[in-house]
Amino acid sequence: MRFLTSGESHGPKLTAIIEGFPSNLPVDKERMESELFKRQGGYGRGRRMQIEKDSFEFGSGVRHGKTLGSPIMIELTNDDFKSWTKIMGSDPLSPEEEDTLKRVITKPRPGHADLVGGMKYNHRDLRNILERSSARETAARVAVGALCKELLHALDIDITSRVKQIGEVVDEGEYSYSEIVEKAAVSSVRMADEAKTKECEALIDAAKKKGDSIGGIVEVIVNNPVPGLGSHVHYDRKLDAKIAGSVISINAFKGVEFGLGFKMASTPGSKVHDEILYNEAEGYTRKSNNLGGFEGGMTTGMPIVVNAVMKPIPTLYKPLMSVDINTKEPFKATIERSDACAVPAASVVCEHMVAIELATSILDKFPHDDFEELKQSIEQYKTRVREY
Ligand code: EPS
Repeated sequence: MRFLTSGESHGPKLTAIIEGFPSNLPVDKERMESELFKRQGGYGRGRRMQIEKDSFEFGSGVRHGKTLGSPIMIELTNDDFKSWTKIMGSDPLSPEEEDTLKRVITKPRPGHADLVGGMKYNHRDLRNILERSSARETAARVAVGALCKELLHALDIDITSRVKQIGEVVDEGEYSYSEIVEKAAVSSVRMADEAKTKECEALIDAAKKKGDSIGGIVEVIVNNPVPGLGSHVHYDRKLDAKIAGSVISINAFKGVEFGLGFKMASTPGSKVHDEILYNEAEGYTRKSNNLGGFEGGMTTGMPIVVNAVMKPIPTLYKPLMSVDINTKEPFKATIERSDACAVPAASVVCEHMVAIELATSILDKFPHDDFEELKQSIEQYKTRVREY
């Protein structure tokens, strides 16, 4: 399975094309759209999300609620484009319009793609970079991930996410999978602890007031993954490595851990590695899950636990110093409308990137022209490894 997205933040639309999905997979469009609505939410989002309503249309590949096996096209309209038709339109502007309408950006924001992208692609208007590097594109990725979640759902694999930290507020509670699902859904910041949710809101309000932004840590958990996805035999077949790469590809993500993660540095091997157990009903299991569901780049069958850190958004209402690319004089960076904190939304994006990697690894391993063929093949394999 492979996919591409296209689209600029204030352009007409976002598009995704997904190729290599099995035929005859039922897809619930409403359930997919509920994932997109989750990404739009979260305390700390700016005004843009009040303008957009991220519903989507299938342009191809789905008929009467089931996949055809042909490429699937998903299209999301940017409602805000109505206010940007001239600035972001594909037609050339007249010389007068160039002067009055273009809103040229020449003061790159530290931490954003503006400056390096401008140098590399040789643009004098940094909007030509920031429009594509904007996190708006993650809406298309969540749509692809939501399709992958339809596949995982049909295979009884569950995936969820939550926010563990915003700024200095850390949720240190221990929760079961179902508690995370329930509690994150009703928290304005997708955090399981109610009291900490309020602390996060106050922190975000304070940051907003100061014209600042804050980052945080998100967690993704996959329940009931098929064991043996990925492979130990080559670096580019290790599934944990692929997940790490996909997570870091999310705008503003800077670090990723599995299971105990960086705490492993200060924990002896006897307390890190997960002892092996066996029972007839489940087959091989582990006494603990410190390795977060991976050994040798392959899923063990234990839950996959991924933590990742998002830096504070670089667009600041109280901007840092920069340089004007025309005059080369020091200037405050451009102020663009932005979010004070997008960690809750980013947790949803992270969940969907993990779903994409997981679905891809399943489709890599098993025959999948037709969904029933895929399902039967996985069942046979699971029986074999249970009895191994
Ligand atoms: C973003 C800036 C804001 C965010 C945007 C990402 O958009 P705008 O510049 O239109 O106010 O809301 O996020 C989205 C549009 C989205 O869908 O997540 C940025 O600079 O990256």
